[in-house]
Amino acid sequence: MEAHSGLSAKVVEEAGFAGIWASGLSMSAMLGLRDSNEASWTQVLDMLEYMADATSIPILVDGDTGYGNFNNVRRLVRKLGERGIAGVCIEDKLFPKTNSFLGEAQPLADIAEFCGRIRAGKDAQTSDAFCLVARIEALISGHSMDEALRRAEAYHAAGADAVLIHSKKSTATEILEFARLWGDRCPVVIVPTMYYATPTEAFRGAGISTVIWANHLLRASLTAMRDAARQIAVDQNLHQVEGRVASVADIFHLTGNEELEEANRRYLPAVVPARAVILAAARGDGLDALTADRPKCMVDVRGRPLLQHLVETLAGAGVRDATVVCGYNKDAVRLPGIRIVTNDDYATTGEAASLARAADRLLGDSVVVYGDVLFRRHILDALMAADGDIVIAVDPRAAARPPNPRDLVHADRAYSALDIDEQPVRLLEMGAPPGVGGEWIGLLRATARGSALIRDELAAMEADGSLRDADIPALLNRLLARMPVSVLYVLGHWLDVDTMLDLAEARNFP
Ligand code: SPV
Ligand code: MG
Repeated sequence: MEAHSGLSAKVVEEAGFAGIWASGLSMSAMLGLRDSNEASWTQVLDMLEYMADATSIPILVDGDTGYGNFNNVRRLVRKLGERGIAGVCIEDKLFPKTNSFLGEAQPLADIAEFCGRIRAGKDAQTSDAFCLVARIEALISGHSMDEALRRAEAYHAAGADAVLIHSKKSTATEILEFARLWGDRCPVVIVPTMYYATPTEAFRGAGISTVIWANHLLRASLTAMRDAARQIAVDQNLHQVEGRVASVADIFHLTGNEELEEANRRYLPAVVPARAVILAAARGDGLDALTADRPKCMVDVRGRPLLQHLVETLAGAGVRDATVVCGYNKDAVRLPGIRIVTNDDYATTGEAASLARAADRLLGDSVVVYGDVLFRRHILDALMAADGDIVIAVDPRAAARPPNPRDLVHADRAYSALDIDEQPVRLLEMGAPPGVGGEWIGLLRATARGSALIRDELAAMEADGSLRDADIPALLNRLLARMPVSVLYVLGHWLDVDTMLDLAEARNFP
């Protein structure tokens, strides 16, 4: 069956044919060219390479007249061999060729000269399995059956593996006659484009080796393309056409996208999307009236729970996998798209114990955040981009209300608006008296390595009994002994909802 591109070659294989005819007419037409050697032979070679790469069945190439004399044929055959092409058919006419169905009495090649092309082609083949088919144009050019047989005999003797006897008659009479007279001296190939009405059984009965359906995928696609183009041009929309054309999914499948997905998994480094752990187990003091039936993270802020604002900010920065550690009134924590783990000992344990409940979520890039913090997305964007295996967001300004002492940060460098130093600011100690540094806003980010160290440290704290009472600043102080922790200074645009006053501010938070 004819093919003229990688895609059409796939269609031929998919339909179950044993081989592909790389038609000169179709490949030329595919390029918008005439079947008159207007495409160079290397341009044809490029098309063949796509077809061979796309399929696993043998391809017999229409080599026209061989693109010149014996020298061109042997170079062609070598190059076809390099591309895994199974065989070539050359016809006994002159370069540049003309399609057999155009005009009458096209001149034929000299028999001896054409035999030289055949011998050179066979001598140049790089695989024993390569087939050279000699195409006899005698009948089409108005010569006798005797001339056709004389040529077949000479081409066979020159080493052709098969002969293609071509005819443009509307019946198969002369083809069947040739097959009868030729017998089984070598395989006979035919192209019943003009005598299409003859049943294939007649060819089988005559011992024909191979039938080439020479141009029918090109013609089928031309009809289908015209149909779709005209319909869309008239309708100015796709309603009629959609459903009548192959789906995009079909193209993805035919071009092997599943294999690429599989290869991506095999060869690309596994990227674990950043995950967040939100610590929201404690009731917290200061908002008693609002937290009788729900934890602080579910208190309403402008029509939505505080937690929802937080989850949406995380998602906006690409952190879509959020795990919330709940404890107090855990059943009140309902939000689509979040994962919930519980710390049922929330009343007698601290934040580190809550974080430990979600330790298995600390893989790849992680964000750890208190469930009562609101911040603008740019803070998280900057935190995600900052250098360091663990980075904490710190506000250097004096807060309007006294900060919780445990959140005070002592850093190795003060915030400076003029700081263009590439060196990250380092955390020296959490909970230290005010000095150089600021207030931790309750948000940190860890890389895969940082996450692994946090998991290790939580396990060590569990083992030595310190996990139960520890808060996150205490965990950070322990981590400092093993690795540097970086500080990212942020100026405002965050809020920690501890009191009714904070809540009022949160309701005004942009
Ligand atoms: C082709 O398909 O290009 C052929 C067959 O050579 S035919 O067009 O019948 O000559
Ligand atoms: Mg051709």
